[in-house]
Amino acid sequence: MEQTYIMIKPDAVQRGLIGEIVARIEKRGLKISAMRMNLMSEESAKEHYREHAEKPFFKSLIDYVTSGPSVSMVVEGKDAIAIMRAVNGATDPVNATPGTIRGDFAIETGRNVVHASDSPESASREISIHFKDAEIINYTKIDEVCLYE
Ligand code: IDP
Ligand code: MG
Repeated sequence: MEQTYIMIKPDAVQRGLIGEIVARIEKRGLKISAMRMNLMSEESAKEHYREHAEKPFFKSLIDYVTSGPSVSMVVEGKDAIAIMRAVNGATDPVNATPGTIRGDFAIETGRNVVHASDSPESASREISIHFKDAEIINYTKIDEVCLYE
């Protein structure tokens, strides 16, 4: 099983989309292993997005993700990283397919509603920024017998 870090960004929280986004993750069959709402610190945001530190949009990105409460999750399942990238849709919502979260709920790259880790290395790095080991719950869901061959 793979784990990925998911953030429901502050724009989505303000727009009342928490339930809609969580429902899509649950209905897909992925398991939520940790979930918390908080105001992301500037320090955590800068560490999370450090690969973009030299980009012209870095400051506005940090301001955006620290502008209000966001919801952080650890989501688990077979191929969870690739599945969640597909569930979220393309970074620029103009290119996001309808049926994806960004394709249904976003207009601009700078307000694109959700984050998902892009690789196993990013997932473990991002999970460790936002969660302590003890906050990630290891449990079995009864639907796993139906979801997995
Ligand atoms: P991702 O979120 O799909 O992994 P990345 O390229 O890693 O996309 O960019 C991280 C985040 O930075 C994006 O989700 C978006 O919020 C923001 N971002 C990326 N490119 C731009 C841009 O050109 N203008 C404004 N914000 C951007
Ligand atoms: Mg990224």
